[in-house]
Formats: sequence, structure tokens, C-alpha cells
Amino acid sequence: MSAAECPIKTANIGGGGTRNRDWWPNDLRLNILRQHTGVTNPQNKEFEYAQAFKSLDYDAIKKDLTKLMTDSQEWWPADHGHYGGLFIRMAWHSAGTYRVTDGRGGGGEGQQRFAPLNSWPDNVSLDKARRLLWPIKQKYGNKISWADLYLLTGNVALESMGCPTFGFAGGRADTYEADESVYWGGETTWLGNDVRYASGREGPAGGGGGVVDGDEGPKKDHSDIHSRDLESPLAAAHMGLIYVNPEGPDGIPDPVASARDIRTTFGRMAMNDEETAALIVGGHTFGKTHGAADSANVGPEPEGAPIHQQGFGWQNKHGSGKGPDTITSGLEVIWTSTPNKWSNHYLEYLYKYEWELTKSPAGANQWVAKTDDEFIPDAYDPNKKHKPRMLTSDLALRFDPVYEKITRRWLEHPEELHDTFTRAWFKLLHRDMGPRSRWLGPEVPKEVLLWEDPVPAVDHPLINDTDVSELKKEILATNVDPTNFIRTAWAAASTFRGGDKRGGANGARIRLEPQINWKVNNTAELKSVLSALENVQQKFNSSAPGGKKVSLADLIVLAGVAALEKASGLPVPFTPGRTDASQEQTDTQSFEHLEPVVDGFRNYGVGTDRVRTELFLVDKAHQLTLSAPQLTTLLGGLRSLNANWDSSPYGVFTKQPGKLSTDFFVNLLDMSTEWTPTDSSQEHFEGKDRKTGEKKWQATRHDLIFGHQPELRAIAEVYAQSDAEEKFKKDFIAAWGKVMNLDRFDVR
Ligand code: HEB
Repeated sequence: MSAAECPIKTANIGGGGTRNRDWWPNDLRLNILRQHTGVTNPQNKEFEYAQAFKSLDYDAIKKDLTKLMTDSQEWWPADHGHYGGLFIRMAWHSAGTYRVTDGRGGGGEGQQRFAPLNSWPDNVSLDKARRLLWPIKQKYGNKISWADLYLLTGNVALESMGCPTFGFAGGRADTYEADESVYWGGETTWLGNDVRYASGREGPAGGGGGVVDGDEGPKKDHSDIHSRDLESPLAAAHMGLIYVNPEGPDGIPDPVASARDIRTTFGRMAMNDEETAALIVGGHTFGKTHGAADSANVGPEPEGAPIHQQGFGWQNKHGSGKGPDTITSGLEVIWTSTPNKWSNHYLEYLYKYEWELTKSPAGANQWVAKTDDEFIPDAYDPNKKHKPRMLTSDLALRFDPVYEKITRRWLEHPEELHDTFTRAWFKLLHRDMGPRSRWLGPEVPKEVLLWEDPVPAVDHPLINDTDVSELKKEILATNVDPTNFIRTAWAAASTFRGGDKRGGANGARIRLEPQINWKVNNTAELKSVLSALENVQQKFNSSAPGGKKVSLADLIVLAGVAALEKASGLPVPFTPGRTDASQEQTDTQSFEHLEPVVDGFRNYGVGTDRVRTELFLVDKAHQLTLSAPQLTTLLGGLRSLNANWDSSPYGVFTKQPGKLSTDFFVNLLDMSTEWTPTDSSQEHFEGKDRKTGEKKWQATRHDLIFGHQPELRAIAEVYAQSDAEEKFKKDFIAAWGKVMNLDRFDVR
């Protein structure tokens, strides 16, 4: 056994041995709810990255980064004397893992430092790029996170090569462990795609790409490359790639089929055809690809590399292993004659030449211009010149009719390319940052963009304590069942997702398309609640300039507060300051991704044949950034409040529905009840008295999981104890407040 194969399973210390995951691979695990906590983060509890960033000497770090671009290091020399291309690729691969479907991935956490990303076959050589930045990170310390630094470096790279950018915002705090919440696919081989196109099951499409020396998996037939459907939420064509195989789907050099993969994967990143084409054209205006020789020369990736390599992977036995001998993708292309300078050469060559299929020195499919002209400068040898070359995925921009139309226009209008590219690049880097209130630094653009999900600024004095009491009275005096205020407040706030910090109650988008019509929001009921609140608002708002005003967003949350105070008998805190967005400020299509498929907190929806119902519950709790105790408190409390989406009795184990109580836990753990499934899929259950057989309760998997999963049961026991009532109510109110304020970065 080699040193790289760590025998974890047989180690008899350090958490070795056969683990629960090995014994019961399908058991519900709560691990994603306890990531990135105080015990993994080395910073002091008081450390606030936003504060630290505000003291950063921004101009100085940009100067240092600019200098670094041309400060070629002997241990990893810069191609053409400039690291710009490498750093752009680093930033792009950092941000490019984002997918709009679930909001996860992306460059917001500095995850490229950790596995699997640090070792993805698509991230070869980026270990070197990140290490080149270490002296700068060391110098500026906590004032800049790795997450911000990777992306800022990409921006500075562009600027240093004559491409002014649209701006930059800092504010991404680092994490200190791999984020386990992201589904990267079900394959067990790098660059495999054997389960990628058939809802995650083994499908007809198999075989890997030919990039680097990944395990290529079973070679199957590739006849479906023009039709197959990529599994959701994946946004890459292979395990271990950021997007698509540069050689074409499954390594088949078919530019039109490649365009199809590009459109799908970039679409999942929230990019339209123009943005997608601009990113590829703009990106490949710079730098080169690396495939000096057979990829068999390349050693194991960082995670699998020996300890003395100190986090470097892919050690290359070919020649010097660096500079002109570098092997990264196994492709050998320099797109333009000025790889350190912004230009329109990429499109000029793409259309000027016809292209011939050829092989890189590493044996990968690539294309060469049909010309005798050799004018592209070599990256190291001033006496050597090359013909223009392209990847299959580059030719997609000419041979796909939609991309062709776009790129031909830019061929004539380079300024339009620059505008679209820099905007798309800004979106790429900032899409997962959440509201503008998180954006820091002197380069935050003034222009507000639709994908920010903007909310208007507060333009009136906020309601004070007297107003709040008055409004609460008015709210409770409507003829709406207070439970419906709880349902509405939850529906509004719980759209938040921690991955990209979209959604939440601010903006009152629950009254707009598409949310108003989501099934889980019970449209008819929601509309009646909203109209009652609008009446309260109209009565309260003064038409005089500078007069009293309350937003509907604040009222929705305040109504939840009022109802919860009534149900709990305790005060519930409220922080005003939300505003109401308009339909025009709402990207309807993009908001569709926030619709819950399953929301266990409201007992909505059931699992699929791949995802157990209760796994959706954990996933939702993760999106809401809840811990396992918070998940438990909220779900149990919501049941006692009778807050199911359709007012169904599932999980409402109480004789006093509508009152905040521990009854859910007490009755769930009551041994006199015996549970049996009422459907063959075991989604619904009936609880009967063991002795009398009398029907007592009904439940779903969302409910019974708290008696089954031992960690959840352990928490449920705490809340079912005779000493729990006060603690429970306080915990519930705190967790409720957390959810209501998830999007309030302005008041944190
Ligand atoms: Fe890129 C590079 C592919 C997109 C930017 N790319 C590269 C390479 C490859 C690729 C293969 C090579 C690597 C080496 O080194 O070898 N891309 C690709 C694909 C895609 C892309 C397939 C999709 C279609 N890119 C992209 C974007 C961007 C970019 C979007 C940005 C914006 N790239 C880039 C750069 C580079 C590359 C800059 C260069 C690097 C250096 O120089 O180092």
C-alpha cells in the first residue's frame, strides 16, 4: 500500500474503524448542519470579517497584486512573463462552481483551498496559483479573506492586461473546512459521467473525457450527446470539471454538441447566451493551455500527494515539470497573438480561419487554423511561433447558430463584447454574495443590477415602539386567524437560502410573481392575509411627506411577531427596516429556483425515489443555516402552532393547536402511542393508543423522524422533559427571530 492510500478504516485511533456511515449508508446524517462553527474556525469569536476588510489598504493590495502579475517565480514561471491568465482561471474556477438551482457552490467561502475542489482534475495547477498569492495573503492577514483574494486577483489580472472591469465587492468570509453540503454528483471516478444524465442512476451515457489522466470509467456509446439531460442541480458535464469537457462532450470533438453542454451548464450558473459567450470569449482572450506531453507524466492531485509535497499536487515528470513543460489540461493552445492584452483577436481568428482537428502533444483533441502563418508567440521561446489554435468548446461559439449570431456582432462591435464580458464577469464573481448590504470596498458599482434581487432603500422614518404596539393591536383586530400570520411570515422569510443568500422576507416578494402562486404558499389564503395587512398598512401610512410609513414586508414579519406573542405569552423581538420591492425589481424566472419542492417545516411535500423526505428537511434546514437543535425547536413549535401549509393535522400532536407548547415532543415520545404507516410508500402514519386502539394522531416522515433518528430524538427528549417549557419557548422565539432576519445583513 502506498503512503497516499491512507488506511483510515483500519486505523485504531483518531476516529478510525468502520463508521456509522459504512454500516448504514442511508441513515439520515445531520453533519451539514454543524459545519463552519466556532470549533473549526480559528478566528476569535469577536472577529468580524466585514470590519477587518474595512481597514484593508485597498489601493496598496491592488498595487501589490499588479506587481505580482509580472513577478515570475523560478518555482512556477509565468507564461509570456505574466500570471494574468492563470489568475483569471483561478478566479473563474473559484466562482464558477455556483449553481442557481440550489444556490450552492461559488467563490463565497474560499472553498478552493479544500477537497474536493483543490484536487479536481479541472483545477490542475491552480494549487500553484493560490500559493503564488501566499506572500500577499500573509502580508495583509485577516484584512482580506482567501475567498475575496482569489476573486480580486482575477479582477486585477484583467485590469493589468488592459481590460477595465465593472467593479469589485469584498465581503466573503473564509470557511475552514470542506463544505459538505454541495452535491457534486454520484460518480466514483473523476471525469466520469456514468450516472450524470439519468437522474443520478447509472445511465446509458458513460465514459469520461480525456482531460489529464483521470479514471475514464466505462466507455459506452456516445450517441446521446445531442439529447441527454444533465441531472439537477449539477452544472458540470463531468465529475471534477467546472463546466464542460473542452474536447467536446465525452471527448468527442463536436462543436455543436459542445454548445449544447455549454448552454446547459452555464444556464445552471444563471448565465444567458450572451453572458456565456462573452465569458468564454473574454476569458480565452488571455493566457494559454498546457499539455506539453502525455498526462501520464503527472502525479497524484494534492489530496492524494505525499506529505513532503506540502499541498502541491500533479507533480510533473516531463522535463522541468513547469514553464514550457507544464501539463495542466493536456491541451496545448494559445488563442491569441497577445495573450497578456485585452483584444478582439479571439473572435477575429475564430472567424478568419477554417479549423482542422488535430491532437495536442498529450494526445487530446484540439483544433488548428488552416494557414501557413505562424505568428502566435511562444510562452517561453522568443524564436518560436505557433499557428492559432482553439478548443472544441471554443468552436462552439461559431458553429452554434445562436452563439454565432452573438459573436459575429461582437466581431464588428468589440465595445459591446467588453461591456457584456465585464458585466458577466462581475455577476460571475458576485452572484452568490447576497444583498448589496454585504458588498464592501471602494469599487462597488453604483449601477443596481436585477440579479442582485434589489430592494428599495428606506425612505421614511422607521416605526418606533409605540407604532409597533399600535400596529400589533390592529393586526390582531383583523378577522384573520393568527396562525395564518405565522404561516405567511414563515412563507416569506423561509425562502432564504444560505448558499447564495437570496430570498427572505425583505422586499415582500411573497406578494409578487412567482411566489404568490407557489402551491406551498396556499395562494387563496395568502391573498386574504395580505389584503388584511394592506388594510392595516393603508390605515397607518400617512400621505404627508416625511409622515409615518410601514412597509408590507415589515408588516408581514410583525404580524408573525404579534401572532407568536399571543400564542406564547412571551414578548417577541422585532426589527423594522424592510422595504417592498416591485415586480420590475424581481427576476421572476430566477426566483423560480427558490420554490420549495418539499418544506418539512410546513409539512409540505414528500421525497422522491432518490431523496428520502427527511433528507429534504435537513437540506432545507441547511439552507436556513439552522443547527439541529434549531431545526428541532422550529419544527416542533410550528406543529403546536398548527402551521402546516394546508392546515392538515399531520404532526399537530396537541389538544390546544395554535398555542406554542412542547406538546409535539411530549406526545411524539409518549410510549402509549403505537405508529403504523397508512400508505405503502411509508410517507403517512397513524398513531393509535396501544391499549384501546383509539386513533390519536396522524404524522408524516417529517414528524416521525424526530423519534427515529437518534440525534434528533435526543434533542426532542430535551424538549419533552418536564423542565423544558420555558427553555423551549425561548429557544423557539430565538430561532424564529433568526429565520425572520436571515436576509437582514443591514442590521447585523
Ligand atoms: Fe477556460 C484556460 C477550458 C471557459 C478563462 N480553459 C483553459 C484551459 C482549458 C479551458 C482546457 C487550459 C488549462 C490549462 O492550463 O491547460 N474554459 C474552458 C472551457 C470553458 C472555459 C471548456 C467553457 C466552455 N475559461 C472559460 C471562462 C473563462 C476562462 C468562462 C473566464 C471568463 N481559461 C480561461 C483562462 C485560461 C483558460 C484565462 C488561461 C489560463 C492560463 O493562462 O494559465
